[in-house]
Amino acid sequence: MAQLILSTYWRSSCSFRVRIALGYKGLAYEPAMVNILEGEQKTPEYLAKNPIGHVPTLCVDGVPYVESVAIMDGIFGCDGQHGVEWGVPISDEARVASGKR
Ligand SMILES: N[C@@H](CCC(=O)N[C@@H](CS)C(=O)NCC(=O)O)C(=O)O
Repeated sequence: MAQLILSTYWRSSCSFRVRIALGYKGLAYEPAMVNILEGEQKTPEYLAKNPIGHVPTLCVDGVPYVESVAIMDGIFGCDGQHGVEWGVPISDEARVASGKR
């Protein structure tokens, strides 16, 4: 099973929809709280994961994915019963939307 770490903030609607999608698919994840009111989304450490400086970011086995809609595309494209095989099912459209090649 892939390790999923979601950089999130409780008042972020973009993060919330990704949390809903993860819950819908029954995927366990570790939340990594980013306090956007304190500017934690603009630290060099966070910008290395998400150069836009926004939440959410979903790291799948250490690989960061950004943009909530693209992340949800990846979540709904994966097999929730047998674990995330993220690299395979993520669609070309999601890769483009999230800046992945
Ligand atoms: N298009 C992005 C928008 C992300 C976004 O705007 N996130 C907000 C919270 S909902 C944020 O991180 N704001 C912090 C900032 O603007 O510095 C997505 O859907 O993921």
